[in-house]
Amino acid sequence: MHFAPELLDALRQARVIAVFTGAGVSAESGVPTFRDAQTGLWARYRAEELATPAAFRRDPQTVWKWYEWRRDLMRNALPNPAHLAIASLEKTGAEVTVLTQNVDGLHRKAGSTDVVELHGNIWDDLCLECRAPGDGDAPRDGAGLPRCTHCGGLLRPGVVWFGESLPEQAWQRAAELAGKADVFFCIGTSSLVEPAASLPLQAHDSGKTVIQVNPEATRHDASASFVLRGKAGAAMPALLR
Ligand code: BJW
Ligand code: ZN
Repeated sequence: MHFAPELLDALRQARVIAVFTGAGVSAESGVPTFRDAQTGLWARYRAEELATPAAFRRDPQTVWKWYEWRRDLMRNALPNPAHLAIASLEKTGAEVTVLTQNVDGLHRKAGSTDVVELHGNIWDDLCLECRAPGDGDAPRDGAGLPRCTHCGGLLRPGVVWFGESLPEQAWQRAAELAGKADVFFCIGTSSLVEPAASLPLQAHDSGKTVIQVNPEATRHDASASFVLRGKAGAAMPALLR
């Protein structure tokens, strides 16, 4: 793979690097993405029909089954060469922050030390009513659903659903880095889900070097400083070699 000298220079000179990631970064770890050809058991559902508070209130069994299925996949998933290359960026001495939309925890497994989870974490449970954290051993009701030990409300996964705000601190850090990072990577995201999808545009508008990595075209290609059209697991190790 050949890279423009300007790209390698920008990377070498960067003191602050932000790495914004989406489901495509975990695809090569066997974690299915949301909007590519959906396969398997959940092919007939779209994220927009499951990852909402209304869907959960209407049919908590189905939504929980979807999360249990994904937890099973993620539990055994291993970081791939993209996660590892991103973690290795820290060895350059730059200040590196990973801003991820993923809930699978694979960036931390790969060794990244500063990971901001914009859409939460699939392993945390919290109460739908009082938002108290649930413990792994929560009591189950007659339908087999986990319940809050404080108020009896339904427990839900600690992720961010459509219509919900992003965790405030996480969002603040992301917005701050979009204006501060010398190099802003945007890797493996369809960039359709706001407000996260606008971060690369904010970085571009602040005059930062935006590097887009995706096998498909996205709406950020036009504004990106560099577009690497390929899989993250190939492009990132090649770039950082
Ligand atoms: C590879 C690859 C390889 C494949 N290598 N790449 C402004 C305009 C319009 C709408 C809105 C707006 N502002 C807000 C909204 C509403 C909504 C929204 O954005 N809707 C859009 C669908 C239009 N946003 C929200 O509701 C957000 N909250 C919010 O705005 O709060 C304020 C508010 C409050 C109240 C009312 C109104 C506003 C919250 C969004 C939460 C998203 N949650 C999910 C689920 C998380 C939990 C879970 O995991 O179950 O987050 S949805 C899902 O999409 C998940 C992902 O993080 C997110 C993004 O998906 P991602 O990562 O981009 O994956 P894909 O599958 O889409 O793309 C994969 C990409 O990888 C592709 O490009 C492939 O090509 C690529 N790829 N192999 C590299 N090997
Ligand atoms: Zn509760």
